[in-house]
Amino acid sequence: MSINRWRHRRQRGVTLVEVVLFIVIVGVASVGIMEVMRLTTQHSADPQLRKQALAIAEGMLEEIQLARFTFCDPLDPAAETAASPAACTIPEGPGQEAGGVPRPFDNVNDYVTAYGTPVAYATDAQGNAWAAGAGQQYIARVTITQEALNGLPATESLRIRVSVAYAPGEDIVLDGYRVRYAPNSIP
Ligand SMILES: [Ca+2]
Repeated sequence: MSINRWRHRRQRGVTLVEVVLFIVIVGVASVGIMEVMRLTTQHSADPQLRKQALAIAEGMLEEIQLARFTFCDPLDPAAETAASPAACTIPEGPGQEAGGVPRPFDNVNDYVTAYGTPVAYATDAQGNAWAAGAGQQYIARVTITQEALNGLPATESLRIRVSVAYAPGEDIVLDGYRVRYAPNSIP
């Protein structure tokens, strides 16, 4: 083999088969990368929706836990002295008693119409709707149940559950308790 011919062979470059193989490998690899990018972009808004739903649930739970839990309705003359619901003319129970105030309500149990039955809220305590943008609307579902807690009977302890959906099948669920520690506190 002469020097010239050897040089010619060395500078031949790549064959068509090699080029096609290269294209196929790069193509397959980029499909995988594109798929990862597509998934990332698709779910990039989720953390924000989740955070908003969490803030709404926390706000709603706090509003309810800060409400009073008295034996009598605040309008009852015996509200500040009654030692049990039996001593009230208007005992407190689920739902708004006559002459009740708008939100924030005057008692924890005013937030539901019956224990164990969820009630949907679309606004905060000031009446502002929780908008999620693009025509979406957050709804907070509130369920209150009488539940014994650490030796306290179920009549003196309420479990409050707030559930806020932020995507199909995805909910923020927060639980809290409110016990009757100041049964005669009427400001
Ligand atoms: Ca009530």
